[in-house]
Amino acid sequence: MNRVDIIGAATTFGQPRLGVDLGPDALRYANLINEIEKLNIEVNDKGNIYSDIKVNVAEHSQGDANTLKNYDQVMDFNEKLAKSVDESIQQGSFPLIIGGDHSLAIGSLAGISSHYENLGVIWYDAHGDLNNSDTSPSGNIHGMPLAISCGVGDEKLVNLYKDGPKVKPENIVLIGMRDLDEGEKEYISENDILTFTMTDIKEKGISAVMRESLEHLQDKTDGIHLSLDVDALDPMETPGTGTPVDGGLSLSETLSAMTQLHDSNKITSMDLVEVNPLLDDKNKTAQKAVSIASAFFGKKQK
Ligand code: EXY
Ligand code: MN
Ligand code: MN
Ligand code: MN
Repeated sequence: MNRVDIIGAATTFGQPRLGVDLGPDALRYANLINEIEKLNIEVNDKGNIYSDIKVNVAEHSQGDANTLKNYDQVMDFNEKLAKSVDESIQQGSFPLIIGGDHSLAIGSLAGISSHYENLGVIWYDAHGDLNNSDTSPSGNIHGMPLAISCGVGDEKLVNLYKDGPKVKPENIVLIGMRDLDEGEKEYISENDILTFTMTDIKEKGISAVMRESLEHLQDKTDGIHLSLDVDALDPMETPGTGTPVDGGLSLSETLSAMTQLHDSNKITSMDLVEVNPLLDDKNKTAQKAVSIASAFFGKKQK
């Protein structure tokens, strides 16, 4: 790829823990841009996208489990994000969307999908993010973006930026799963979504999982989006995130997974999400996330 556009997606609206909207700048402070430039890749930092709808932090994420919390902000924010991502691809750049909570994937997938007939998605996460307002235990939209992108859930969110589903379930691979809700498990089995739980990963090894994931996608898709949630890694590695789940991937597994994806040359866009510096220890999580990004863009583990 010749140029990477960094798009800061400063959103906290998909979940209740304040600080994840500071994630893009935490990643910049962890030297994200320079680490990618060291790989002889041109980087264009497009700055941060914010919602115009100001929210009083005390009112943030109000409501019960079957409301879609901060709905107006999520809509407004992701319309803006989709437009920026779409423009980046039109200009021939590789979009690296840095978050911000995972609800940003509603906008990133909406902006990306109009450039592909059959977009594949690798969802690297402890969670499926496949809930809707009936199945969600929280009403937090960061637990819903993949369902919404498959056309399941609130109609306005499903039709955000352009009408209809952005991704087909058969073109999705879930990696790192260890905290799925009942409704998500049902959706996964009804739609036969290729899923690698942490148990699968321990049994098969990460390189076999990445190989099988690429084999599953590469012949039937014309682009693959990697949506990497730092909570896929074990909280010992990435404590600075809003929904940590024990028993996660190690950094070394993730670095080798990124090298395999880089060498495949099949990944056409990437989200890097859920870094929350207010929950972190000396920006350690952002630094780990930057090492993940540089492995993805070609830095080899010596
Ligand atoms: N499944 C739970 C929910 O829907 O509330 C937790 C979701 C966490 C989502 C984070 C972004 O990965
Ligand atoms: Mn997620
Ligand atoms: Mn997650
Ligand atoms: Mn390369």
